[in-house]
Amino acid sequence: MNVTSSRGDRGIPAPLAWAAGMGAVVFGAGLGELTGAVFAPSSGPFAAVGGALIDLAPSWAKDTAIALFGTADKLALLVGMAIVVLLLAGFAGWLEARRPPWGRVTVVAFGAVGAVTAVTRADAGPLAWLPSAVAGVTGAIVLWWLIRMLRPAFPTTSRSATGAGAPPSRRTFLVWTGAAAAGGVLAALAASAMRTGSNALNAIRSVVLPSPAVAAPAVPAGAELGLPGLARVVTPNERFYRIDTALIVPAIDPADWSLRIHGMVEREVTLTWDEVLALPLEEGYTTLACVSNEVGGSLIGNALWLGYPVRELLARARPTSEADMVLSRSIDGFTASTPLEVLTDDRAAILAVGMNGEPLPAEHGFPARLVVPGLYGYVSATKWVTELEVTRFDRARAYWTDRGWSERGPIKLQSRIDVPRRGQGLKAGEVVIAGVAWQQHVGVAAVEVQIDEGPWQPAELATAISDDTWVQWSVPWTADVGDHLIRCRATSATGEVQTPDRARPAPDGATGWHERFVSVFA
Ligand SMILES: Nc1nc2c(c(=O)[nH]1)N[C@H]1C(S)=C(S)[C@@H](COP(=O)(O)O)O[C@H]1N2
Ligand SMILES: [Mo]
Repeated sequence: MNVTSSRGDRGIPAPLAWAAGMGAVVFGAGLGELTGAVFAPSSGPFAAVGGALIDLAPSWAKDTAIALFGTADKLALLVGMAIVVLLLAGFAGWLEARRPPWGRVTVVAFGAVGAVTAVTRADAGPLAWLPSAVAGVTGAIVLWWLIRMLRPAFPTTSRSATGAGAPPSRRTFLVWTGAAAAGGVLAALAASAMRTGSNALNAIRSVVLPSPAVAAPAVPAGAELGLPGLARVVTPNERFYRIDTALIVPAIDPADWSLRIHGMVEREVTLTWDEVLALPLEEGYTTLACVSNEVGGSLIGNALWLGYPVRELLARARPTSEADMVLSRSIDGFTASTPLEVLTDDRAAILAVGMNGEPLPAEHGFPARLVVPGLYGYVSATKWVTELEVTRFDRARAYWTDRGWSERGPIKLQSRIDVPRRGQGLKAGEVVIAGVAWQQHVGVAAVEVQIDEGPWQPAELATAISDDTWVQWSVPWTADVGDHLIRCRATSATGEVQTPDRARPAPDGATGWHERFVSVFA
């Protein structure tokens, strides 16, 4: 061994260098997440970079993610990010072994990218840069230290005793690398535990909502057919679909929350949480649907919402006559553009604080969100809402409008077959075909079913809760042995028949008939 070998040592095996990089970066990232949990809850390195990736992603990527992973799209993103980070970390380790200090520099540079990204996020606090900076700097230091251990000149082996070449104990190196990785994982777990135990989330658990000034009429007796496999007419909170761009669910302490109504108004209005709860709140059922829902898809749910009419809130602020849109904004920067006329007509468009008799769950917008009957969620249902900006469609654009989706999103007439279930083997004889149909704020007048290209036959509609909700339907069928194709289509209360023309969700909602193949056995 000569002197130059302590720099740019070609003797360090690549796998060890990769391991050093990964161990160091896992340690740094974990410590960064922990720093985030303590000092800047929404700005952990993964949340900041992942959030930016979500915002930067083209809309085809979002479609693909939802198509592939459904409501697990965020988990998929995090797993994907973890894989990329590990590969880059391994590469940085390799670089540090071959070309010091470029491995360390790479790790610091990634930290810097994270820090800059975090600062530019909508919900960035003053310390948003800190978690990623901690991650980058500690990752680099640990990397330098681990790689140094692999070099012959590592001081724990006495220089005088150098047998030529043999690096100081690889075992020591592996133990420390493993310890670094384990420490990083523990720090990340601690960070996640702190998030779930945070003040804001505790506040959610302790919120007690007032009882409604205007209660919803009871669900009609005939609204729930109660068939196994058929979506329940009221979706329990834990089964309600979740779609949003928030990688980390915003944790908002209601004491810090307020709603600001501003823009083209005569009088700017701000409401605190206590002020909202003191209002005469109204309760009603509305079925929420996502524009990304494919024909037959499950991104739809019906709940009992408690809240205050947006119409009344706007009346306090008095929109000017030129205004035609309300841009609602979430604490995380998401925006939705809702036509002013929809928010001021007589429908139950509300600032919601309760869902199915409980405070809004964190994933569904605690402390407050919008719910607007008749519009897809992306143009109306802003969760974690903090601002209503009264404006015009030709002056402002919403989150998804900027990504190629339609600026207006009335919900399209649709129907879905729930039973027989997909892939369910059927016994020949009497069976029931059943599903749901919807066109919120218009209403469904009829559903028909077609078997094997035969004549359309009327299904029996259950009692609808209201025109703002979906309705269950069913039809008896004497199934004979063989393969069959079942289709359904709805007719709206205004006489529109659901179109067979297939359209993808983008840019303003899927169309076409839902169909299901079933095999009937003897
Ligand atoms: N803050 C915020 N609100 C949001 C979104 C979002 O990404 N961020 N997504 C919207 C979309 S696309 C839909 S379909 C509904 C879904 O509401 P849910 O998750 O409560 O079912 O929320 C809407 N509100
Ligand atoms: Mo959506």
